[in-house]
Amino acid sequence: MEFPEPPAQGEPEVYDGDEIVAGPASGLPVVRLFDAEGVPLRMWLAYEPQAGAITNDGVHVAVGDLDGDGVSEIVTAPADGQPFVRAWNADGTIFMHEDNPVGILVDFALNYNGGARVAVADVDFDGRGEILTVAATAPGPGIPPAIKAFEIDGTPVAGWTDFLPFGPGSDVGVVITATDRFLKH
Ligand SMILES: [Ca+2]
Ligand SMILES: [Ca+2]
Ligand SMILES: [Ca+2]
Repeated sequence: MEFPEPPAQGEPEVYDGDEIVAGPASGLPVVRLFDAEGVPLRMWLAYEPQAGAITNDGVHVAVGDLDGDGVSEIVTAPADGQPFVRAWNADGTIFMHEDNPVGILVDFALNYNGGARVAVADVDFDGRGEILTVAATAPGPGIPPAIKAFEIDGTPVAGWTDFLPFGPGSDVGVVITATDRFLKH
C-alpha cells in the first residue's frame, strides 16, 4: 500500500469530507489516515517503537477538535507501554499548544506500563475538546481504572472528577469513546 509523504512542517492541510483514522492494536505504533472511501492519505509513527526500556506496542487513536478551530486533531496513546498521550494535526505533524508539543504522561498507577485509551470531547463546554484517557489494561492489583480528563497543556480539567466506569471493584482495562453531541445544550 502506497502512502504519500507528509507535507513539510508548516503546511497544514485540510481534507474535504470525512476521514478515518486507524492504529494497530499491537506492533509498530503507526497511525493511518484514510478518506471515506478507504484511500490512504497519510501515515506516521506516533511513538518510537522501542525507547530504552519502554516498549510502545500498537497505538490507540481518537479524533476531536482540541483548539476549537473547527478542524479535528488526532490524539494517540500507546496500546501498551508507558501511557504517553500525544496529539497530531491531520497531516501527521505534531500538534502544538503555545509552541509546545502536546504530551501528557498519565499517572494511572505507580510504574504503570500497560498503555492507554483515549477519546476527545468538550466536557467543560468551552468550545475546545479535552482529552479523556483511561488505562488500557488493569492499572494494578486492586486499582480500578479511572477516566481522567486533561486540557491540552496537560493540566487536569477544572471541575472534572475522575470516575470509575466499572466501579471500585474492577481492575480491568477499559475502552472509551466520547462525543459532546448526544444532547443539545
Ligand atoms: Ca482543531
Ligand atoms: Ca472544552
Ligand atoms: Ca477546557
